[in-house]
Amino acid sequence: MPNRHCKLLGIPVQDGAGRMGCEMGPSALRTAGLAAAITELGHRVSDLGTLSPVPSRMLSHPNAAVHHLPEVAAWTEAITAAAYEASADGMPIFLGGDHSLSAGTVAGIARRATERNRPLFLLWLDAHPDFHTLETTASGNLHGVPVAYVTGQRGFAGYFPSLAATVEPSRVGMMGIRSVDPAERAALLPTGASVYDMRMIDEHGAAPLLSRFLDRVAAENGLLHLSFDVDFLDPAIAPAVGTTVPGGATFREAHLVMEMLHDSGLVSSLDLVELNPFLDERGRTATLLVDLVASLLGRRVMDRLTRSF
Ligand code: 6HN
Ligand code: MN
Ligand code: MN
Ligand code: MN
Repeated sequence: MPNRHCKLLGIPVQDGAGRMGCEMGPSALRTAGLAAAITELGHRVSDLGTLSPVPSRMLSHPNAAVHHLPEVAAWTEAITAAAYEASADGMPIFLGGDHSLSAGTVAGIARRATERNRPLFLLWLDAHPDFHTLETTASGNLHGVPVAYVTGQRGFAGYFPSLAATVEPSRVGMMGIRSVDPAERAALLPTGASVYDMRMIDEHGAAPLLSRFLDRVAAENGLLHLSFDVDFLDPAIAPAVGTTVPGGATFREAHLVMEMLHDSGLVSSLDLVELNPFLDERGRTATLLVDLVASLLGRRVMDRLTRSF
């Protein structure tokens, strides 16, 4: 992969999660040395700063569980514009913030991809498919809806901003999935999305599953947006997330995915989401995320050896 121009944008939204703390995510990622880890690999980094919350208008939904809808809708509109802007050149890296921010980042990137006549693929590394609609969410936590929104599922009109471009569900790949609500399962099954759940990773390993997906991205000359939810990882190595689910990706599985993505050269934009520094242990989750980004951008064990056999 040639040297990249990475553009960091902090998006401290936490209204989409069930508990507070994700607003500290961008600070924790910066504190853990994200910019230095990237420049050490020979890439260029620009820090675009951190988005501010935007005023919201009154908005309520018949599903009474839904909370913070005005705030998340306003964030989504602002994030969409910022992501579109940031994707004009270079590789945007969006520092969350809870996963509701991906409603905006993916919407903005999808608009950019459409203007370039490139199909946009979405790789969703997560314990959850985040495929609820405003009607089906039982928790009302809007970090559970972004994939349904960006793929153009019904029920968002009049609440979330209208989309300039949607992502084709068949161009969505999910890995690490191990917590799916019944309504999400029913909605997701007919879409043709590639769902590589933890059972499949157990049986086949991550590598062949990811290869298959990346082959399709390459065959269609696609752009690839990677959305990395901390809870993709096993809670034993990544405790700083509000929605831990046992049985997640191991340290090596996660690094292997990032290394393979690096080798493919296909990732054009990245979300790092759901980091809740309030739940971390001496910064270990933030540090792990920085190391995973380094793997995505070309760090290898071999490069650290002073000599080989
Ligand atoms: N995330 N499906 C659950 C819900 O509350 O709707 C969990 C959502 C988790 C969202 O991981 O970004
Ligand atoms: Mn998620
Ligand atoms: Mn999740
Ligand atoms: Mn976790």
